[in-house]
Parts: sequence; C-alpha cells; structure tokens
Amino acid sequence: MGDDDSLFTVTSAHLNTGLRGIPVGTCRTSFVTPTEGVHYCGYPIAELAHLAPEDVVYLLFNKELPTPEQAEAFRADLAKRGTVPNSLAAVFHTLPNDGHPMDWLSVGIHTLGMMETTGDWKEDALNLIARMPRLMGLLFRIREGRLDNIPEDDVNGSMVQRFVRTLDLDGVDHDLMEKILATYLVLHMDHGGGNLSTFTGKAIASGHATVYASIAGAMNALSGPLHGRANQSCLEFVLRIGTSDPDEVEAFVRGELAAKRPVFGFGHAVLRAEDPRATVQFALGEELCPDDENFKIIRTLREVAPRVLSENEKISNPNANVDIASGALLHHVGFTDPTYYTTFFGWARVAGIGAQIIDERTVMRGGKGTPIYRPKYIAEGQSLRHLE
Ligand code: NMX
Ligand code: MLT
Repeated sequence: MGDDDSLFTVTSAHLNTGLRGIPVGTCRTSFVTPTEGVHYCGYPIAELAHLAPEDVVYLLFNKELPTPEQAEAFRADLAKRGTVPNSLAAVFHTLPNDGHPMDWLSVGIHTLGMMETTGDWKEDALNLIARMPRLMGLLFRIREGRLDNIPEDDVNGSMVQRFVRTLDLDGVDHDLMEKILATYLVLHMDHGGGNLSTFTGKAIASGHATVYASIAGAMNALSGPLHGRANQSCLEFVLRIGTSDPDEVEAFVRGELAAKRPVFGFGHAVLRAEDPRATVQFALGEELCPDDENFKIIRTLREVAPRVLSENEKISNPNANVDIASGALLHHVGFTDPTYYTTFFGWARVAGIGAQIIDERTVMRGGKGTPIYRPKYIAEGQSLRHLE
C-alpha cells in the first residue's frame, strides 16, 4: 500500500451513512471479512474459540500466541495487577440498584481510573484487564444486594474463575458456567477497528484522555441496543416468544418488523453471512444444552428469521449475528437476568479496545501515534448570515 494509492472513492452518497465502508486507518489486532467473519491476528475466530481467554489477550497484545512459558509469565503478571481497591465497592454501594448494569460497568471503570491511572497506555490497559473479573463480580453482587460473605478475590485464579468465585451462585454448575464464559470472552474480545465501541474508545484516546476514560466511553457506546445490548434484547424476546414452533416464531418476527422494531441477533454492518461467532455458539449449545427451551427457540429463529428478513431487499444481511445465541447459553448456566448480558460483552471487549488503543497511541505513524480524530462534516442548511 503506497502513500498515494487510492483506497476508496467518497461520493455524496457516502455522507450520513455512519462512515460505512470508508477506510480510516489500519488495525493490528483483527480483521473482519464479509463471509468469514473476524480473525484475530490472522487466526479465524473458530480456531481460537476453545483457547483460554488469557492466551487470547496475550495474542491481541503481542500479535503471537504465547509459548507455555510466556503464557505462565503473562498469567503471573495479570495476578500481580489483579487487586481491586476496596473503594470501588464503596462507590458501587452508592449507585441506584435499578440503574442499568452497563451504566454500572462504565462508572466502575471510570472509578478505577480515578483511583489508579498511571498514564502509561499499556500499564493502564493491562491493569484494567486484570481487575475486570473482580470488578464484574462486585458489580453483580452489589447491584443485586447480595452483600454477605463475598469471597476474597484469589488473584491467582483464571479470569473466569475469579469472576465465578466472587459471584458464588448456589445451585449452578460452576464448571459449565466457566466453560461458557471462557468461550464467550474469547469470541467477543475484538471485532476489527471500526465497530462502534472500539472506534469510540480509540477516538476518545486520540485526544489523550486516559485508557480508563476511553474504555468507559467505549462501554457507553456498546450499551446501545443496535450494538452490544442486542444480546440482552435478543434473549428478552426469546423469553417473550416462549415457543419453538416455527409458525409462531415466524409470526413473532413479522410482528416485530411490522412494528418497525429491530429483529435482534440478525443483521450486520460488515458481515454478509452468518457470523462465525454465532456458529460457534450454536455448536456449543447443540453439545451442552440441545433441549434447553431457549436454545430450541433460537434454533428455530436461526432458520426462520433469515428467510423473513430476506424478503426486505434493503436489509443487507439477514443472517444471525453474534448476539443471537449468547443469551440462551448464559441463561442456561444460571444467568437468568438478561440485563447483565452486555456487561460480559464489555468485559471481553476491554481486551481488544485496550490493545487497539495501545497500537494507535504507541505504534502507528512510526510510534508517534494516530493524531486526534477529526473527520470532516459538510455544512447543511447553514448559509452564511450576520446579526442585523
Ligand atoms: N431487523 C430489522 N431491520 C433491520 C435489521 C434487523 N435485524 N437489519 C437491518 N435492518 C434495516 C436497518 O435498520 C436499515 O433500515 P433503514 O434503511 O430504515 O435505516 C436497513 O435494514 C438497512 O440496514 P443494513 O444496511 O442492512 O444494516 P446496518 O449496517 O445499517 O445496521 C445493524 C446493522 C446490526 C445495526 C442492523 O442489522 C440491526 O439493527 N440489527 C438488529 C440489532 C442487532 O442485532 N445488533 C447487533 C449487531 C452486532 N453487535 O453486537 O454489535
Ligand atoms: C461487534 O462485535 O463489535 C459487532 O459485531 C459490531 C461490528 O462489528 O460492527
């Protein structure tokens, strides 16, 4: 790619399209193709799905998978960084219990930033990643009012173990929960440079705001129902559908479209085939919970909705996206309140956004970093005028 190569021709038709397809930079952590989906540092996501989240974080930061020795050293480094100050819990105690968990997540990340920003991009990103499992566990416990006997954090546990231990739910299969969560984290860590939350986080960091402020802002971007919160909305409507009967599911989808509401879990700005992250989760569900009622409903939705959505030519991609299946799996292992689902997406995405912020701040332009974001907008409806 030479400096003068033309990559894309912008016409008036591209204005007000959410920068769709317009190249704005390079990304070193992942790329997304319309038919094969996301690849982390070259690896198709399906090949990484069974790996430990820590190894995939290492990949996003170092662009190579770790050797066993590197993996051990990386886990030890995360353990050293893992302790969360008690004052985070004190702030959580002041938040409204009916506030959305994504707002709690954003406030939690901001709060950590107020307590312990170093100003070094990589240090701050790694510190935040290491503290996320406990932050997430405390978020659930305190928001739900389960305040007694919160287990001490064992920073030597895996990311997922630390969260599951802090949560300490009775009557659930902890091994199954850990397996589902580990796969969930790996699948959701990164999705190219231009997804809304990552783009937002990098844009904030381009003005040299802190990693914590940038990622808290990214979480706010993720909280929208057309982006990360689609996983909550999708499971909510699975619960509303309440049957895997194809005719009833079809009637439901048609009803949502007629009411001009999105069919959550379907469609994508870049993908033009089923999202491989959905395919992986469907395969996991077939293995672990084929008879789960919610799983049966999303199995029917996966068949019915693309056919119905295809009837509308303006919908570029009628196929299932990442958010179709995660809710059913999370519900199956004991997370029965969908309002929490997007916090798992956010937890995972901290790794990809953190790695991309480091690349943009310390690697791009020969190490000078990408300059402050400042795209051009063209004036509309504003002819020059003066006060009388
Ligand atoms: N249900 C209803 N309408 C849809 C859907 C859908 N699943 N997908 C696209 N459309 C509409 C879209 O709203 C747009 O309408 P209009 O021209 O009136 O603005 C039209 O079809 C063309 O949209 P596309 O170019 O196909 O998609 P776009 O890139 O604008 O939007 C999404 C992508 C993901 C926002 C869109 O497909 C959608 O709203 N899907 C449902 C919500 C969802 O599952 N989001 C999660 C995406 C993944 N993630 O986690 O971020
Ligand atoms: C994501 O994982 O961020 C979503 O699929 C949205 C996107 O890539 O635009």
